[in-house]
This record gives sequence, C-alpha cells and structure tokens, in this order.
Amino acid sequence: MEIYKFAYQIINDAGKVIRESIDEEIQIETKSNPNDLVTNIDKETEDRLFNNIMSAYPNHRILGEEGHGKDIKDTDGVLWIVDPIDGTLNFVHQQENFAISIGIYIDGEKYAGFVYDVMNDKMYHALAGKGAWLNDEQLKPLEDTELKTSLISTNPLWLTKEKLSDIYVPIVDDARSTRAYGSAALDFANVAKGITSAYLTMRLQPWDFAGGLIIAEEVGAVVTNQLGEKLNILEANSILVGNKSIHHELFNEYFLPHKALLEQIHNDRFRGKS
Ligand code: 2AM
Ligand code: CA
Ligand code: CA
Ligand code: CA
Repeated sequence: MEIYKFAYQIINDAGKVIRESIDEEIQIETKSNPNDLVTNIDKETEDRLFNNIMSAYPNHRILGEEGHGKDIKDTDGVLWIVDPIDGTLNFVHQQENFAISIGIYIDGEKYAGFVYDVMNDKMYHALAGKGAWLNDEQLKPLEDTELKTSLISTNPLWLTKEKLSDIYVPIVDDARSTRAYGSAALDFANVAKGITSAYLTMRLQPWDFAGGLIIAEEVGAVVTNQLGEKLNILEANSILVGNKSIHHELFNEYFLPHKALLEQIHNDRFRGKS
C-alpha cells in the first residue's frame, strides 16, 4: 500500500508540473519516422518520475519509453513500467487527451496500474485484486455487450493496410461505431470505464499497456493479443481488450479466421524484437 500511495502522489505531482508548463514553448524532435515525436516534456517527465522513484526506492527498477531501463530483460523485484506522456501527438497538437501511464509489477505479478488523464485531472488507478477507481469513485464490473451495439476504438491506420484491412474493415463495419482517441493508455481506461466496449490495435510497447492492463482486468475486461494469448509485459504485442463477451466475439469471429496471417505478422514483427 505504501508503494501505491507513493506512486499516486508522484504521478499527480508530475501531471501538475505538465499543466503548469502547458503554455510554454515545447521542443519537438522526431524519433523513428516524421510522425513519431518526442518533446522535452516527455523526457523531463520521465526523468522526474525516475528521480522520485529512485530516491524513495533505490532497489526498484524502471523501464520507460524515453530511455530508462533499456537493458531490462527480466521481471525480478519491483518493476515500474513508465510512459511519461502517452498520446504525444495529442499533447503536441491539442495540449490535451494525453496521459501518464504506469504499471507496477512485483516479481512479474501485477501490483498496481495508473493512467492519469492530466488535463482533465482524472486518475484511473487499480490495485491488483482490490478494484479500480477513477479518482475516488470505484469503477463497476463491466457489462457484456455485442459488437453490433457497441462503440469500439482503434487506430484507423490499420484499415489502410492491404492485408490487415481484411480483418479490420469488417470489424469497423459491424460495430455500432468506431472511435480513435490517440492514446493507448486512455483507450484501456475508456474500456475500464465502460464508455467503449473494446480496443484493438496492432502494435503496442510495454509502457503503452502496462498500466491500463491492470485497470481493465480489475473490472473484468479480458486482455490478450489478437492470437488470444496473454501479454508479456516486456514485449511489444498486438492488443485485443474488451468486456468478456465482446472479446469472445471479436476473437472467435474476426481474428481466429485470420490466424495464419496474424501468426505471420507476429513472428515477423513482434516476437523477440521489442
Ligand atoms: P505514444 O504517444 O506514447 O508514442 C497512438 O496511436 C498510440 O499508440 C499512442 O498511445 C502511442 O503512444 C502509441 N504508439 C505505440 N507505438 C507507436 C509508434 N511507433 N508511433 C506512434 N505511436 C505509437
Ligand atoms: Ca512515443
Ligand atoms: Ca505510449
Ligand atoms: Ca509516450
């Protein structure tokens, strides 16, 4: 409980610093491609969280998107998986709709998840086995829904890919409607809150899903990759998260028939390459 309260506090404080500097000029750099951006705020926030954690718990380990813990290869001890700003494009273009995401694992077991919607001051948090909350309000167990009467979320990019479109177009067609929020962590939080019924995407890194996974599972969401396998918190993977019933429907009726293609994509692009 001590670690949980500490995490809550430092994430809240880091969010406050971001809000206070939101009108200042930001420095933007590109990473793997012209649309893959990082700002000084991403880096400063990760450094701030890293320093806070290290001064309180020097024996904990931190894996962060912006450089900390790149050599981590196992889940021994207390591991913090940190995305300082999830939804950097939203941060840059909108100055809202981004989150700080942290998942804490102890010897590989889920301990606590945090997704902080910074500009709306909404902290989604969960303590494994004890429940999930939005600020101080407990989130309810998810109700089952079917695709045809559900809102789902995904990244529209997948509909433009030649082979993947065979999987994604029918899903978008059959859903009541599809949303694209641009923050994977908030996508998990939205499923946990029940305002979307499922979230599916082709490739996330551990820091994108480590926090949201714990929050979503705490309210009964099923979280797997698109081959129906459990996620490994140290590896990139595809994602299928939803209430129990829609997860079953999406997996069996939309993903399983494309198992060979999905196996090939996972083998070529994800496995052992995170
Ligand atoms: P980020 O903002 O922390 O980079 C956008 O569709 C969502 O996917 C965001 O949560 C984004 O996280 C995540 N994402 C994961 N890998 C990405 C990549 N290579 N390029 C852009 N967004 C990525
Ligand atoms: Ca990024
Ligand atoms: Ca991210
Ligand atoms: Ca990020």
